[in-house]
This record gives sequence, C-alpha cells and structure tokens, in this order.
Amino acid sequence: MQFRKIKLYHYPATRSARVKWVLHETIGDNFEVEIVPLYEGKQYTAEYLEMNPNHNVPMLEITLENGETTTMLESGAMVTLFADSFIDANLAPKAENGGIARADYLQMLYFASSWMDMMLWQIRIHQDILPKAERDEKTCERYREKFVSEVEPQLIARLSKHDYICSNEFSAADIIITHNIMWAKMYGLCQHDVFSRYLSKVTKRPAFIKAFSDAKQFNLKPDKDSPVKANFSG
Ligand SMILES: N[C@@H](CCC(=O)N[C@@H](CS)C(=O)NCC(=O)O)C(=O)O
Repeated sequence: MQFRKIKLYHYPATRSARVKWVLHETIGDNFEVEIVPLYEGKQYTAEYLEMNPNHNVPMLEITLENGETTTMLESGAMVTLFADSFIDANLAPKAENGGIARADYLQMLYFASSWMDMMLWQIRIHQDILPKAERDEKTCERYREKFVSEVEPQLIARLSKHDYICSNEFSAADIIITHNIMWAKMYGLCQHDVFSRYLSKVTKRPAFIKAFSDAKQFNLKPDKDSPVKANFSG
C-alpha cells in the first residue's frame, strides 16, 4: 500500500503510543501527530465525535497515493496494517512461509489488544477514571486476580522460553505486549523479573524511544475538576 499522508491523533503513553511506535518502526518520522487533550475532554467535542464516535485515541487518518482516504479507530488494527504493509521492517511473520509462526503471532497480537487490554481497562477505569459513585472495587479486584492468575503465567512462560513474545525475533505483537506490560506495572502488576528483563530489551529500540519520548506528560489520574470526570462513559 502506498501512503501519501498519515496523521495520528495521540495522547502520550496511551494506546496511541502503540501506533506511534509501529509508525516509527515502519515509516520513520513521516507522519503528523495531533495531541488530543483527553483530560480536557477534547474527545467529547462534536467535531471529534463526528470523526470518532468512540471518543478516544488513537485515531489514524490515512491518505493513499491515489487520493483515497480512510480513518482507523482501533490500535490493534493499525499496528497490524503497518506491520503487514512494510515487510522490510520484519515485524510480522508472513502467512505464506510459516503458517504456524503467523498463527502464533496473530494469537498474541489479538490476545494483547483485546483480552489483556480489556482487563487492564477495567482495572484502570474502576480505580482512576470513573466518577467515584460508579466505581466498583469488586470488578477491579476480579480483573487483577484474573490478570495475575491467568495472563501473567502465559506471558512468563513465553518470555522465559525466548527473547520476545512469539520467538527470538521482535514482532509487532511485542509492541502491544510491551505497552500492556508497562500499563500493568503502573497498577502494581507484572512484577516478575522476566518482565523487567524483557522491557530493558524492547525499550532500547529507537522507535520505542521516539514513541514514548513524551510519556512524562501522562498522568494516571485526571485532575479533580477535569471535565472528563462528568463525561466519561467507560
Ligand atoms: N480499543 C481502542 C481503545 C482506545 C481507547 O480507549 N483509548 C483511550 C486512551 S488509552 C482513550 O482515548 N480514552 C478516552 C475516552 O474514552 O474518553 C484501541 O485499542 O484503539
């Protein structure tokens, strides 16, 4: 696919950093970035909702060489698309020469961007984002336990066997897994040594360093008078 223009709507260290990372891995710095001030509620303005009814980041505007445009709203899909579109970046096992490697890669890509992500999101919104009256400690506890007893052992087993999540080769699945592990660590999860060793490897990649260079701007909790407190729908 030939891309003429790429624009990423981003907020530091959130799921849009996954996409910023894959873009740096594949197209260098050849894309625009617009920061969406999530805690100021910019994602709930009529103008933004018209482009993205899910009121979130990442959002990716793609213009192809032939002038066609599309807008993508799911980080996992964006990471998959760029990994598949730039084969020289070696981020995705190809379907034709190694069905098994491709199957395992897709399994981890989806596990990270749906199942694992769902648990982390429940923990995050019930601990820090929802209005106090709507938070449910039991939900938070349930997903913490599930994450520790079901997710972590699978990741530990894989990362004890090889350098990266699927093999000894870095892949786009590692992009989402890494973001999730960093997110989990912010909530006191992923404490096993294997995770620190893994992070010390992946976070040295130049594309990672660029994608997370703004991460210090991220606050775990919105200010107490942030408009998001009233609008946030989970
Ligand atoms: N499934 C979507 C979820 C995106 C998402 O919820 N992003 C969060 C930041 S990590 C957001 O922008 N939340 C703002 C809101 O929902 O108001 C993806 O992976 O792209």
